[in-house]
Amino acid sequence: MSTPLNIGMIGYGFMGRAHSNAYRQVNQFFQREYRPVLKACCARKKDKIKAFAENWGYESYETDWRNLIARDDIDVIDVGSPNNTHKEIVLEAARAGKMILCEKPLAMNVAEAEEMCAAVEKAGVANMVWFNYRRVPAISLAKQVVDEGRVGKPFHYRATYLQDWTIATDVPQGGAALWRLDAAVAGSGVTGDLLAHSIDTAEWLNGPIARVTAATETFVKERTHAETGKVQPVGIDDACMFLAVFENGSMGTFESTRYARGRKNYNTFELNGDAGSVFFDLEDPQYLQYFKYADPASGQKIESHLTGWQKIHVTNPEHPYMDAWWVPGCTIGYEHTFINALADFLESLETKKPVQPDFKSGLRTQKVCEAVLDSAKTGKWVEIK
Ligand code: SOE
Repeated sequence: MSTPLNIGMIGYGFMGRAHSNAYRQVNQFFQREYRPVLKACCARKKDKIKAFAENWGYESYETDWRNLIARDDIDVIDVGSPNNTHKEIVLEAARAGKMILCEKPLAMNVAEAEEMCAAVEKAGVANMVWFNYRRVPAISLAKQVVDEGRVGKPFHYRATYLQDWTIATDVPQGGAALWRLDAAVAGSGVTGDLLAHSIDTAEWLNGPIARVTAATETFVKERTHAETGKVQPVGIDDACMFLAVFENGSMGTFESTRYARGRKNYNTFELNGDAGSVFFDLEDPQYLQYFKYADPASGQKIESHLTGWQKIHVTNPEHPYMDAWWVPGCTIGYEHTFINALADFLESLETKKPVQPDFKSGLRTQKVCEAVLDSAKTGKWVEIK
């Protein structure tokens, strides 16, 4: 027996594909009571969404998201459209009592995210933000290592998120896949798009960030807008660096850019504590690196002439999510992080325990992003409230 869960997917870009793939595969690998059904997808351009529906096997399509939300045969609204559409869709979906899965960042700013949080809480509907990197098995293992006390008292958190796809001055802003360069649509540049991931991971592993100080830069000041054809000022941050102090007293550095030649999706973090350290690099995603200095139970130092970093190939069945996948040594990839996230969401519907990260957690990340952008403007430290 399984219970169908009718999906209404909004958006057909990179995330529309990643999420649709997850809906199609999740029950093949995870035993879950709920079974996503690709009921309908939605976007404004009829030819594009029709082709998308046919390719992924959606039963139907809509060209107005309001019609999708109004349908009685839709249980879940998945918001995979650009950031400036999230709020309106979420408020309407919550009013209609739909469950909501929303792409990151949750919103354009804190004010929007607060409204969205209040709406899902008032409606009492299940909600999740697709911060998929928590579901990289090596990152989930890092969380386990931290929770087991193997890092001990934390001192330093170091995150980088580097890409290189906007260096050319003739990359237009706006339109199709390039909306991430348009501040009116994206809200911000690398801060909301890339550092939101780093912040979500950092707070999950190392607890809340108390305060930040930041600097941002926009290297290319004007770009042609793909939709208007006009050369317009660029409003996004191309690069952002910030210092953070965590509530647990540790210090953090965060660096993000789309101008790091040769870095394609270089999302790394390192956490150093008195008992050990962990390091992860998304361009080498099946490994977690771990340095063990002391035994977590006794605190006794075990470092010797043979101590060194362990490079753990996270593919054994005892590793997070891996018992659902292949035999030891066979790796999984980017798309599986969305499938793992969805498996957790479906499980939460059975256990009735809210899945993480939910909208409240997405709001928290939004607060850190906004504090970073405020600090970059004023040059001052900003407390996260
Ligand atoms: C930007 O290039 C991007 O696609 C982000 O929007 C995603 O969230 C990130 O995971 C990969 O890079």
